[in-house]
Amino acid sequence: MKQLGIKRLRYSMSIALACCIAGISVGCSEAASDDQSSAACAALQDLSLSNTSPLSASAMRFRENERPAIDTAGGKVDMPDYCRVQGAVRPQINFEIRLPLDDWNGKFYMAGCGGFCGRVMADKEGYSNAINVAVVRGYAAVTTDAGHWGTHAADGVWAYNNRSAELDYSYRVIPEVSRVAKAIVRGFYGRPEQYSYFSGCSNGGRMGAMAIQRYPDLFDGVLIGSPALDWRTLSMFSSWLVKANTGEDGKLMFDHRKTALLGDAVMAHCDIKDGLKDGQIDDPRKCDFEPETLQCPDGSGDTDCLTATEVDVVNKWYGGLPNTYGADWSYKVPFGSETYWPAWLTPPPGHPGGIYLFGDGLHKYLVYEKDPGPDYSPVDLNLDRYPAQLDYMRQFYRADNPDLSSFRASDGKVIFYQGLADPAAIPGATIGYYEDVREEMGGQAETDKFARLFLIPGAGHCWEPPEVSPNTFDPIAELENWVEHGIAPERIEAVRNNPTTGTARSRPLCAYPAIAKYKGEGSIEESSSFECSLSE
Ligand SMILES: [Ca+2]
Repeated sequence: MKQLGIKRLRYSMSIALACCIAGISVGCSEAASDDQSSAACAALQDLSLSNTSPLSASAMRFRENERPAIDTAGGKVDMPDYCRVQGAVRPQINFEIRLPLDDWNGKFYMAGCGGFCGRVMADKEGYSNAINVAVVRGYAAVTTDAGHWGTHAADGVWAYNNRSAELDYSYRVIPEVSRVAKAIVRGFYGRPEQYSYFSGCSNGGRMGAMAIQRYPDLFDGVLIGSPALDWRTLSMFSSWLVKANTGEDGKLMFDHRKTALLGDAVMAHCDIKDGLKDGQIDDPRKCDFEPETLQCPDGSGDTDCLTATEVDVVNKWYGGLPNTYGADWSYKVPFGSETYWPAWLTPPPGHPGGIYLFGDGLHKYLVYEKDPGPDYSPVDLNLDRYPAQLDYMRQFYRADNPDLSSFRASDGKVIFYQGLADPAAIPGATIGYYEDVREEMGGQAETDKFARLFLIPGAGHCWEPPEVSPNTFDPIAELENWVEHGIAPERIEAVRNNPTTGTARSRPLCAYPAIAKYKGEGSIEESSSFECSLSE
């Protein structure tokens, strides 16, 4: 890397000299600087890295009227010029790293990938795979496909009896991509990063959890959103959900047509249970809605009531995977998540529904030691006895070890966040894991020193629309403050944005187990009317 630095200096000097000779002054030093950094970027192709296929590298410079504006928690921010490097860690973990050409903040950021990964999505709006949100903050940032290609994030065909790819996806992607990416950072800037961060949601959250459990020295700060901590139990859960709603004819018994009816009834019954009638269910665990209250009195199938069959389906969903199946009781669909069901549980015609898609992929290609393949279905899993055949692959995928002592010893900080209306990576599992960590690590006060959980009332899976409650916030800034300045997050400001009127509501997110409590005066649309409180 030293050689690279010298080469850049010489190049810069020769340009500057040429400018002086030509008698040019205005803009000359800027042009020299641009040429210098572009050359340094292209030179990364010559970087020698072990177990890595040749890199491609080129400077991305935008004309001012073509510069992309990136959505961030603080509004739209212009994308800076950057050096784009693409490559693959052998055998086939593709990655893309972006290095700001100017004004590098001296830090490194790695993004996890959602679902079964399978594509490098540096710019995918709203996905935690995206790294443009970090590059606009000055980060050198990398994202990855986790070692395989897929047509979409729920396509699991790649994993069909493919242990090498499964292990890359499980955990190897984390140390390998960060190793290579950090070497590229040193190669380009001539010095290592000052701080390293990881951020991911869903399976990306699982990767974050894997990082702090297996690779505690790689990152100073880690953001873990709605983590899919345990694919084995999630596969059992998906089987339970799919079975509950699959009729003898193979069709869905409860579908999108009555989802809003149910959701409205749940909200009407449970909104006030948190003490404030505000269109938010702040704690779904307090909701005691009984679907029977919506049952059609005459046994009809009218659109404004539920049939006995439909009541049975949603009771199974809310009731969750019975603990007699060897899984955690907390795997249940939360009350208040109905608004997100069309994307996951009750898809409209022509849409497969996330639970059905992921359940299908998991069972056919990921969770068995010997994959049963395309003819298998989640409804084939016998949940009446403990499915021990799912245990073998679990040892690779699972990221639910509560012993974080190595991460704590390396002075790492981790922020978990979780939507309380997430019907996919359900809140009970995340809360359960955090409580396990708390118990393992010496209680709340000790855990607060390095690991905090923020629950987001009314929020669905990761950044899933629609917004029904304030769920837009800036966890990266909170983590930076904690890691770099020792300021632990107690209260994170969140907003719900209205596209036409701007901020529609602001609320604090509170470090678990504190909750946002209305002070009793002031607008309930304003965060300042709320305090984080440990009392009910
Ligand atoms: Ca409420």
